[in-house]
Amino acid sequence: MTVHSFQEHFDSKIDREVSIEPRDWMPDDYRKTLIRQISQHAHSEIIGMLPEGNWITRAPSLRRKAVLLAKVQDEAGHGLYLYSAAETLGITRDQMYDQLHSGKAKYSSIFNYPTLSWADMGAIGWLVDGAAIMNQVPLCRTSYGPYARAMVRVCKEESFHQRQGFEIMLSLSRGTEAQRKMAQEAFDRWWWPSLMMFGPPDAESPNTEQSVRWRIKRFTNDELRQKFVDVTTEQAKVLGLEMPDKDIKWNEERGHYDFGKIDWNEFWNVVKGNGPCNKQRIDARRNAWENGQWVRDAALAHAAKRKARTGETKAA
Ligand code: BYC
Repeated sequence: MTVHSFQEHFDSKIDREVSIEPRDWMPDDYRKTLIRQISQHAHSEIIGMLPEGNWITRAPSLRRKAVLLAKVQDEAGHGLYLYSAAETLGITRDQMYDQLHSGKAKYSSIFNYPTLSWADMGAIGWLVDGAAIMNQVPLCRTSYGPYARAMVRVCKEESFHQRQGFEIMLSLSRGTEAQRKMAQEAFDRWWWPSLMMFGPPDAESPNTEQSVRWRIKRFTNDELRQKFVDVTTEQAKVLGLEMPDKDIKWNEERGHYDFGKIDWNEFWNVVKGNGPCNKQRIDARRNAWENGQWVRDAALAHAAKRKARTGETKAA
């Protein structure tokens, strides 16, 4: 087959919704885009453990602690499925870690904000995992097979995460006046950064058009952001919390909520490394990697000894 016919075969699979698998021919840019998106997604899951990990020792009850611990462990699992999916495209895990630790790779802007109160655990579950589900459910049908399959399990777990966050917010908003205030304050701080998770507006998103054409992305950044605003505004009513956006208003004609202006300067500033916690997050990952060196060395030494021993047995 010529490159031309390989391309035709690939295009026809995309059109027919047949998933692309690791051994299939694919255009270089498709491979590059997937490595970029899947590795950034994996890094986000791993860095995303840090803001919540901050509250495990301070959870208000044994039940809350057990649930939060399980949630943070789930995020580690998501990171690992995603690193494995990216590896099928020809990049190694060491290369991806290196890109993260050197500051070359991006990860979600949302995890560069601090977790200041227990209500932040509720707000993160409700809003951040809620935004993640909105973005990730369509990725269960993304055109690259290993990514789509990883997302099925990730989404099931994210759905539990979102519910646990909403339940924390519900308990706080129905609690004492101080607890209600803490919930509102967390909502106010996490609302705008959650909207930024969906990425820049479509008109300023260099990757969306091509990714939608390749069916990597099923919806654009603005489409998903709007769905999230519509759903979350209704949920805030159930919680009895005030929307942090004074301009939010139902638009009968559009059948959607109109909402206020997002501060894109703040977004780009965080993406470029100048958010409130960027340095702290990367330092934590680098330290974990360096402090874990002895474990990797020990595992390799053990594997080498085992190999030598089984070699001896075979020879005898
Ligand atoms: N933060 O052309 P665009 C989670 C970058 S984990 C930082 O629209 P694309 C969770 C973008 O990478 C949540 N950077 O890009 C975990 C691009 O830069 P490069 C993570 C962002 O890829 C633990 C540039 O801006 N979810 O939920 O078409 C606990 C232009 O953007 C951001 C995923 O990763 C951002 N928010 O669309 C709880 C989902 N937005 O790479 C929860 C999978 C954009 O060209 N990823 N950038 O240098 C996606 O769906 C897409 O990659 C995005 C961006 C919608 C995020």
